[in-house]
Amino acid sequence: MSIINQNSDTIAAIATIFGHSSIGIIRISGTLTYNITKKILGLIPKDRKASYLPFKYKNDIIDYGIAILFNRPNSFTGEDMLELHCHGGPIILNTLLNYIISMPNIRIANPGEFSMRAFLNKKIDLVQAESIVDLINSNSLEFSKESINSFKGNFSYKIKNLIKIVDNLYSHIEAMINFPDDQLEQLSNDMIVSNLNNIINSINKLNEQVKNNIILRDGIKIVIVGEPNVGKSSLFNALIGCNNAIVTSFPGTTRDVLRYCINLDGIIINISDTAGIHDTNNFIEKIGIKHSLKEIKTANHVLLVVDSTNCEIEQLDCIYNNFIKIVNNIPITIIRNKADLSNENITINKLERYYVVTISAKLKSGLNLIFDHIKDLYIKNNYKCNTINKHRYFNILHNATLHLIRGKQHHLYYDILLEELKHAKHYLDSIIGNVYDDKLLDKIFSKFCVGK
Ligand SMILES: Nc1nc2c(ncn2[C@@H]2O[C@H](COP(=O)(O)OP(=O)(O)OP(=O)(O)O)[C@@H](O)[C@H]2O)c(=O)[nH]1
Ligand SMILES: [Mg+2]
Repeated sequence: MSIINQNSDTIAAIATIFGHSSIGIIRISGTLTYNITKKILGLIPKDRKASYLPFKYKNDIIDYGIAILFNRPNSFTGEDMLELHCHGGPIILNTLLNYIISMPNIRIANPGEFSMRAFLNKKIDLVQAESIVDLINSNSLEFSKESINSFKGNFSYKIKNLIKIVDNLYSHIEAMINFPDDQLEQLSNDMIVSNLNNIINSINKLNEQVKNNIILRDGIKIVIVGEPNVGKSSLFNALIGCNNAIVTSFPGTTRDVLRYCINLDGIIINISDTAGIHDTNNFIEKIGIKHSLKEIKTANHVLLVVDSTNCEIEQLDCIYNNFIKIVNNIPITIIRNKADLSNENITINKLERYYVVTISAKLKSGLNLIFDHIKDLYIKNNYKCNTINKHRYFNILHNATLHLIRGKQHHLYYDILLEELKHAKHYLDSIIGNVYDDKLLDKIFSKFCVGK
């Protein structure tokens, strides 16, 4: 049964980690909170005041601790809530919890159920709820700061603003259709298109921020690809700073995907070395190439290595064109390796559609150019962006944009335009949870810990 259908129950859970510790907290939320409070404390403490009291288990005192009662609606969940701060022994906590749930119509909370009630009671929106999980799971101070910003509502504010703008445009066009004779300001076709463009640009900017924050949380995945023997594994070893990959002069040395993680100015960079991609009848190499292609699919960036001793500059466009299809438009930087043999300068050049970095993996020359290039592309300026990182948001914002673009294409047909605006608004609404379905809530809140 969906957790949403059990909303009238009073719930209780241990909110602190299991084990022996100095303090352990039990949380209770729901209409029967007062009954539980009276049973455990023998009185109703003042609202939102910490009271040091004996905690009763049947007729015994099981502990002395701090109790805080939060009267609805001024609580995290919006319901009556009680927090019992006990000594952190599992026996004390479990005995009290079992005692509480032995009372009628009270049960153990599901994971995330307190937060879900906070959402359903409109204390927080969906973005804020999700930022709680991020905050708890954060592995870096930067990401914690982003999560707390989001919890404060920064990202939600931007979405709400966009919803308002889409809504206003919708109402205006609708009024123009329904009340053509009114004194209403008539939006020209150009004005409609310009409005739509502004909204699309704002969404694109927001999506850039979301993308950057995904990087802040998950890091950047860089996959090294190229033909056999061009020096992919040598580059991999040079970038990670140790000889993890086997390097030989035999083409087809690497078959498995090798992965290593480095830290570049606080951002995690996941680097993969792959088998050389070429036409081969060798059964094992073929499997390796299949793995290479699979690895590319999840990359943020591809380093396409070529051997500068046998690849003319004029050939690069053709090589790029072939590979960009294979990597499905993931950004490519071409690495011209073995500059020590071709006697080329260690440089980085920007061509029309891609960068070319000339290096020697063997001499470890030019590695700083690659690192700076990655930093320029993914880290600088974008590092702090006051939003939260969610693939969910990314996909929804993308879908909203598709509808707005379609609206723009059909802006002369108001009925189609209105329909597209309605879809776009629906997507934006679903980010903050103005619209939702049980499945989505189950999916989001089941990731929470019990007691949160
Ligand atoms: N002189 C010179 N030799 C290099 C350089 N980079 C790699 N090599 C040599 O080129 C050969 C192939 O290098 P690898 O790093 O194994 O090449 P790979 O692309 O991983 O090859 P496969 O795994 O077979 O696809 C080795 O003999 C390396 O020592 C370089 O910058 N300069
Ligand atoms: Mg190799």
